Amino acid sequence: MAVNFPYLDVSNCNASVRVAQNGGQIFGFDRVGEPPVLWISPSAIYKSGVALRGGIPICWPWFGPHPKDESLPQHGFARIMPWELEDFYESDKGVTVSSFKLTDSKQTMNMWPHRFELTLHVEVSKALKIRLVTKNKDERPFEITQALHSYFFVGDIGQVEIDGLDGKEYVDVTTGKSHVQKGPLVIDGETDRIYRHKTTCRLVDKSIGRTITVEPKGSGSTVVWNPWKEKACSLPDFPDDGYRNMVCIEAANSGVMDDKVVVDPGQEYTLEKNIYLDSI
Ligand code: TA6
Repeated sequence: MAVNFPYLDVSNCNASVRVAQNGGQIFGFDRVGEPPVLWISPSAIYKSGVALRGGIPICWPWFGPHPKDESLPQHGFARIMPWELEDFYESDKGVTVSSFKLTDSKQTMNMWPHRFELTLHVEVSKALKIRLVTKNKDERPFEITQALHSYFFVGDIGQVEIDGLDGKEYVDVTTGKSHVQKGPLVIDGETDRIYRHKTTCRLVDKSIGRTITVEPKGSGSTVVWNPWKEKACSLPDFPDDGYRNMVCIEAANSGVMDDKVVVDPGQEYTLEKNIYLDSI
């Protein structure tokens, strides 16, 4: 890992988690004696101001390209700004809580003219529980789209399915067309889908005998992404065969199908994602 890349490493009797100052980005969640839960690109760039490929990037205050100005960062600026460690304590045996904060600055105001306070709460035990709290510190309402863009590690993408999306409408970003999911989602090519879905789904990985349950709260969309071979080869911080060992399942307010959030002055909005693991 590069020098001058400050991060917090939290370990307890159950698990460990690593959170970078850059982007407030979780870039490791490991349960004792088990394969990693999150995928981190072996070609990731560990540099302030650069989006780290893998872990759980925070997409905020917009998801995807900026709706009006393509010169602004993809997925917003939160994941490339320096966050501050706000608090850190053991709430119970084997349960450690930490919180990180990002507030508006001249730099953020130049990209997005609103006063805000963004707080990330991370609770690590046998599970990983994440809360992203947006507070409007301005005199007028503002609108956000956002995502907790989790990259999950899988033993082999060919032995994986995602349950819990059956019957849900989704937009296939690669074609712009809408469809309805039939049965479990199997990843067998480039997959970039935004589901109108806000409940639990399960990543069933038969190659390592594990189910990861993703329980969102406050989201209106679930995004599933795997670049597959060709796109992986086009990404400089993504190994050509990296697509075999990852899939993104994101709790989002994606902006698609009207899934946006308006926060009034002085008010807060919370996006949550709880990650649980079971053997199968
Ligand atoms: O996960 C959905 C998505 O918007 C995909 O379209 C793809 O662009 C991915 O995010 C990764 O985005 P990034 O800017 O991190 O390369």
